[in-house]
Amino acid sequence: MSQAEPVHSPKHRVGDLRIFGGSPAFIEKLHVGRPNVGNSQRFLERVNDILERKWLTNNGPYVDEFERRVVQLTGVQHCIAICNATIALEIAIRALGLKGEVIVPSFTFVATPHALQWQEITPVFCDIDSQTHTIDPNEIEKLLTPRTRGIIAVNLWSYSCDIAKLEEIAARRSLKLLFDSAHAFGCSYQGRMIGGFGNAEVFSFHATKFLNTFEGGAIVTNDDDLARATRLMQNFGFTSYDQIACVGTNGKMSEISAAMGLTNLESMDDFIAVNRRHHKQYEEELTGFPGVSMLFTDEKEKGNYQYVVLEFDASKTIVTRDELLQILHQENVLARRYFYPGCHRMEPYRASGLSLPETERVANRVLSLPTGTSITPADISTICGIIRLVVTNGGEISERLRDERR
Ligand code: T4K
Repeated sequence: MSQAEPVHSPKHRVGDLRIFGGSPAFIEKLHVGRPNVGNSQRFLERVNDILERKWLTNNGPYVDEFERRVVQLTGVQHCIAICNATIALEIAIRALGLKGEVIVPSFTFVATPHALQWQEITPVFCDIDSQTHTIDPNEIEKLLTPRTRGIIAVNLWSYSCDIAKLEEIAARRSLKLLFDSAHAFGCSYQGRMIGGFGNAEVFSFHATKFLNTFEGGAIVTNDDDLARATRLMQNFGFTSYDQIACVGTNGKMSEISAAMGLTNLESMDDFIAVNRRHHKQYEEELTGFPGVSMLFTDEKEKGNYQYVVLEFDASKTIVTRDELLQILHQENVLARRYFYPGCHRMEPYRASGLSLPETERVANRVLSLPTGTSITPADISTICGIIRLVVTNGGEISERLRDERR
């Protein structure tokens, strides 16, 4: 059931657009990132268990079970559940002994470089591959200095990096390799589940992610020593009641988060089915419109299809990505231009004046559209109808918008 029924039939004329005086296509706002929620009855039963047990946090039985389920699902040896992925990145970075400079893509959520900068490690921003929007391995070697200790690669939008090439560079140059796989839970690379690559990987289970635990994250690794170190660090460094082994923090996941995670894991296949159907519908409804392209999906791999990412080439659509964004917002379609303008052009990183051409090109072209279990096929048809109307009347719309700005 849609939370945002269209007010009226799809728009046919430019004058129907709200920006030119029409009524909005949706009464309520359609968001990118509405949470996927599994069986709420099952979740409430688990909440009752927690209340009866009076064990709310500190690695309780649901956290333990959640970690075991993630291990089974990913085929990785260790999972350490964490309160969110930002803290998980910080802990993994510290446990890996990273210092000095670490290479990261600029086209990512700002949490990736922040997790380094927070520990006074310099993020060295690398450009991306234009097809996958992930770090370009060919650019990495140009950025290596004697201070470089590692690479954090980001498996973005559920698409994986060129992992084989990254592992080869890391091994040859003796660098640590950490994957920020915040978006990639449930996805695979060359038939193996994301989670077991590099020294470690980090998942996010934030409310907006494919699988959510309200807030949450996890460090997954096949390295026994690293698993031990990260588990200590997420619990203040405690080895027993009054013994501390190392500096630590509070990175623990609560029982209620794990209860949500376990409940949502039971519906994971349904979430994928819905996302995949939506992805296909967007693809079908927008194929063949010059200047509009959708990021490829590799049918040979497992995906969670959590993000629908379009690229707009303004030389063909005439209307720019930002004009389209403005039009969609007026229609109550809250599309997002993730991760504009690129971390290297955001505070506190922009002082370097660095230029990364592919990152900047992609950041100026992408638009992420609503999908997930709160969206219906009818919603998608209406959204695609608006996009088609805009790009087929690009010249007229662009002129009218520019006239209005004068
Ligand atoms: N690495 C990468 C590559 C990441 O993308 C992220 C997070 C991280 C690391 C760090 O993970 P965490 O520390 O968060 O676990 C969102 C999320 O806050 C963030 O988790 C995510 N990436 C990023 C890509 O997107 P915003 O600014 O889009 O979130 P927000 O709060 O505006 O939510 C988007 C829309 O979702 C809202 O307009 C409404 C809807 N929404 C949101 C929440 C929280 C709901 O309907 N219900 C909700 O509970 O950042």
